Amino acid sequence: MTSSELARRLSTHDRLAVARAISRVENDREDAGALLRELAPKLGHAYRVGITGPPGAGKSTITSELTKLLRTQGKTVGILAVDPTSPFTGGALLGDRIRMQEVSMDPGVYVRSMATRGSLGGLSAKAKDAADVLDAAGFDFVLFETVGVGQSELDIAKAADTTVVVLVPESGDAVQAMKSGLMEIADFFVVNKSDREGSDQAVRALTTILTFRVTHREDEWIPPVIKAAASKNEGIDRVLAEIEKHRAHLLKTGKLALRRIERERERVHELVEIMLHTDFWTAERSAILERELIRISAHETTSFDVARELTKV
Ligand SMILES: Nc1nc2c(ncn2[C@@H]2O[C@H](COP(=O)(O)OP(=O)(O)OP(=O)(O)O)[C@@H](O)[C@H]2O)c(=O)[nH]1
Ligand SMILES: [Mg+2]
Repeated sequence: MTSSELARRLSTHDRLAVARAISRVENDREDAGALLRELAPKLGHAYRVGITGPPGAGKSTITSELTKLLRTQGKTVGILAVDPTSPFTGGALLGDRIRMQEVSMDPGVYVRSMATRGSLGGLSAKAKDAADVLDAAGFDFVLFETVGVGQSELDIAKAADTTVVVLVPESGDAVQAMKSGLMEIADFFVVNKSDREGSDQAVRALTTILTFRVTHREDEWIPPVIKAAASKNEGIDRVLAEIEKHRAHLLKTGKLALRRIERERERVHELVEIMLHTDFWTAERSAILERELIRISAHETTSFDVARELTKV
């Protein structure tokens, strides 16, 4: 099927077309380019939410409960799980799997997991392409679930309109969040598993840390901290309320458009880097390197000069 045929068929009701389109952007950069060109005029409808946090914090549970809540409001939801240990891909308890399956059986929901392992980099770029496919298909919401460790995952979470960081009450999580860069990308925090001890202290600790960052500008958004117990379906309405509040704030201040421009800037940077890396080592350049390596060992030239020469070819 050509890119324009696929683009024409793409809709929330045509799962096969959605699946094919995502496979296409996953598998081949040139095909992805052609398809995304066709999809460009259809972009901008979906609201993108990143759900990230440490392993096991409850991201998948929140994602599926939030999806159910959005469905009761008639919204369609596309879910991208970029997470090797996700219940979408296995390794989950039976109850969690059932929860996921319930959601993915719904015709108004499309669930796709994207593998971190075995991918030769560029996963974050592919996840953004896949989000564009879901957006162009007409989904009202696109939810990204990524585990909040590693730069690539943070890049994906950052590529959302609203980024939710999920933590658990156990002490040290706030400190961990600061170290791993989660603090910087959070639009709000969810202290999940609040059925366990220490959730109020965790909320207080986080709130205290956040107040140090306040700059008292009028249009400043101060990330709220809310509690939830996702597996008991408690607090999910608050999660959605915060998403809507943040969305309203972005719209009112004009920041949504700016944020989307910044997202595209990062995307171009990321793609240029990928293109430079994968396209650089042509047969000709590889042959030059092999030849010059012998000269480097013979002390006739230096790695610096070889690199200079290669980038001029
Ligand atoms: N006690 C309690 N357990 C919860 C809560 N929310 C989720 N869990 C459980 O915590 C475990 C992990 O939940 P997931 O939703 O899979 O967490 P995750 O963050 O997606 O995990 P990874 O994708 O593996 O990083 C599961 O067994 C859930 O049932 C909660 O509010 N309270
Ligand atoms: Mg998960």
